[in-house]
Amino acid sequence: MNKYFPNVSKVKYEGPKSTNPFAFKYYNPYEVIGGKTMKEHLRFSLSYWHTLTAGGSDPFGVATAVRPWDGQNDDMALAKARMEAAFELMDKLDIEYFCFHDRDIAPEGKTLAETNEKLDEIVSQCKELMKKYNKKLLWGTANCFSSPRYVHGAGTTCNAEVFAYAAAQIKKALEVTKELGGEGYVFWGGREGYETLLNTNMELELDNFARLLQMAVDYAKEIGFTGQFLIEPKPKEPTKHQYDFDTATVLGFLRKYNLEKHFKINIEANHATLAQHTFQHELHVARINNVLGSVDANQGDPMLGWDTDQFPTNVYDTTLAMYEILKNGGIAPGGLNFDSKVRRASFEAEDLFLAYIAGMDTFAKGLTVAYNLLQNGDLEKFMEERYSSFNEGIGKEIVEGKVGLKELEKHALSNNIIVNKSGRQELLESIVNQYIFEGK
Ligand code: XLS
Ligand code: CA
Ligand code: CA
Repeated sequence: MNKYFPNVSKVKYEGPKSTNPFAFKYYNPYEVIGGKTMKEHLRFSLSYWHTLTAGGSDPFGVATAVRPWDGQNDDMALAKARMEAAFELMDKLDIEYFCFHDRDIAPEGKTLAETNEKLDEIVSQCKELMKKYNKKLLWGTANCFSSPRYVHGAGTTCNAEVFAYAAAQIKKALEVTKELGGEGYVFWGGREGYETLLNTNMELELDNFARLLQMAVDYAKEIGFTGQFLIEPKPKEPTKHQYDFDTATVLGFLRKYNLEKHFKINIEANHATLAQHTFQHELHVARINNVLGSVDANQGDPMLGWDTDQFPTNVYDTTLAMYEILKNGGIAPGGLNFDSKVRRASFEAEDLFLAYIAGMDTFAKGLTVAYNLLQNGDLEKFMEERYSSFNEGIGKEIVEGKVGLKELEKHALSNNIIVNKSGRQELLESIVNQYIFEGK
């Protein structure tokens, strides 16, 4: 298809010396690294909302984006044009996956029944295009936050009618995700949080949210949806306090309600930093708890306190992210979904390509650096040595649970000389830099 972006042809890998803005410099999809192609490692995905529906409006101004699918006669014609454009983009960028909310791909009708019909119509168009272009759905989700009906939340609303509506919407979104062969289904707690405890029954809200998730688990089983369920943490925005604050909070919630075996975590870089964590921290916490499910690839702006959803261009961050992902044994059946949007001033359609190329190249470079770091084991060896006191003697006995406070007191009383070693943070940081700069 060459309908919406006639000036851009298929984006190819041309290597780091290329000056062609419409070429990959580091992302070489078929280059093999450690037995897998880059494409298999990275499992890139296009986010429908930021790429096809976002217009760049902000609290101070209207949309600025000029899109080749603008100017359709009605909302269904617009939805269909966007769907075609999405596949042209994925085809030209060689992106295998995409993600959407139900309301990104099809508009709401006057009733829920009408809305579902509209969704079905677009889903059948989507299914055909997926077959034609050999593209896959990474995950689907329901937008239970934009409509005014969700003013008090969806699963955590004070209004049971709204809870029921959200449940109906999620049921349909699950059916659609299954229909399209989705590999996952995400719950991001849109307005699941609170503004003030003066009017909030937090206990009931959390119990209800768990009830909704359990209903989704049960329904998935009933219809034979076997994709991975994911929860995406975020600490704030749109509500002051989001219940799914960060990975650790979500883990506590899942364990309290016996839901932990059904869910993994979808980590978004910008949500990590909003929670005052690094991207790597969130990936690490998820990995060591066996719940690293998928990634929303973007970056925030350290100067701003909100969710800027920028395309990732920071190689240091992508290196450490890929380090965690490689240590996790990969990200499949999840992927790297560019939950990223072009800046308001980057309003031309071609900016979409340039932004994806920047993000894909940055992750590809991060992958190669992280792979080399892991292969050579500089950080691993240092870590091994740093904790070696737990491999023998009293340390081994602590780890094996053979000693208690009394035995440790006896040991401490007989051992008056304690020797610590430097943590060598600056050395380790410069080693990482060396790998980034020189490839090592
Ligand atoms: C918003 C979230 C959202 C989820 C999907 O901040 O990132 O886009 O990824 O509902
Ligand atoms: Ca996200
Ligand atoms: Ca975000």
